[in-house]
Amino acid sequence: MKIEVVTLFPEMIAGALGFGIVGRALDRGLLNVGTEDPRAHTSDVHRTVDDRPYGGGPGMVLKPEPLLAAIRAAHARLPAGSPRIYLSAQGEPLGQAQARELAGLPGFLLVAGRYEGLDERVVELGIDRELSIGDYVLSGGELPALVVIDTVARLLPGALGDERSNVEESFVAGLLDWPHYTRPELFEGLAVPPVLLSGNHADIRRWRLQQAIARTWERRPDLLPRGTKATPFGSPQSKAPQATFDDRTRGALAPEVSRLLSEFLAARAPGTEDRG
Ligand code: 4FV
Repeated sequence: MKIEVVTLFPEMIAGALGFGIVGRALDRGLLNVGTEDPRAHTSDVHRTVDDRPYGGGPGMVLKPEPLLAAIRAAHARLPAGSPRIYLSAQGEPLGQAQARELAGLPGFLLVAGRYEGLDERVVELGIDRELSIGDYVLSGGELPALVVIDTVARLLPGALGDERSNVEESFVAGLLDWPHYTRPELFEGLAVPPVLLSGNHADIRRWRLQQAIARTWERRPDLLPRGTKATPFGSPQSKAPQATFDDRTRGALAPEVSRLLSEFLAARAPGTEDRG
């Protein structure tokens, strides 16, 4: 996998990559990350990359000439067909599905903005897709670019110590993660749930999925498939609602998750006072 990042702060990207799973993926040659600085595509003595916005208003805008030249220079170093992605708050939300999609590519280009962002004509001429890491405004696109590199790197075959981590990971099934415990068994008076000490892998798996389902229900019902969150607490049409799943969750876990989710919902259907 080859990634190029267009950024005014190449050292910010290089400096953050050499650690943990991403660092190991780089060392193992699973991933190669290059950078391109738009300042290298300026011709004036001040190496100017920004200018005042047409129409007035606060802040500065990145000049189109050095940005588009940098995008073209970096894109030329990538495998044919590599998408050019601009990190911006106006982009499509980055999720595990997008991360999986990018991890399946031979390469891609990330454009990190600064100031108020790119001249829109650079987006028209040099960008294929916009991605956002969240609904908040950052001072630059470098941290979002590093987020994309991190979430993609760990999906590359051979990047994780144990590939199961990727398969078993709850987000793969569209749920939040289950709680994790390690030694000691008793910590400041708090014990590890006995099922995790039982050695009964079927029970452990069931408990973990039940925990993931309950947490998702309580904290992120928006992640649950349509139709399952409509009747949490006894609205008229809620006979023990059947969970429906979109394709993504029809992975290895889906049958088990759908059965446990239906059990979870049935236990909350009207008349079952245990709102636990
Ligand atoms: C952002 C986000 C983001 C906007 C102006 C960079 C900043 C500055 N990128 N997800 N949220 N970008 O806030 O991706 O140029």
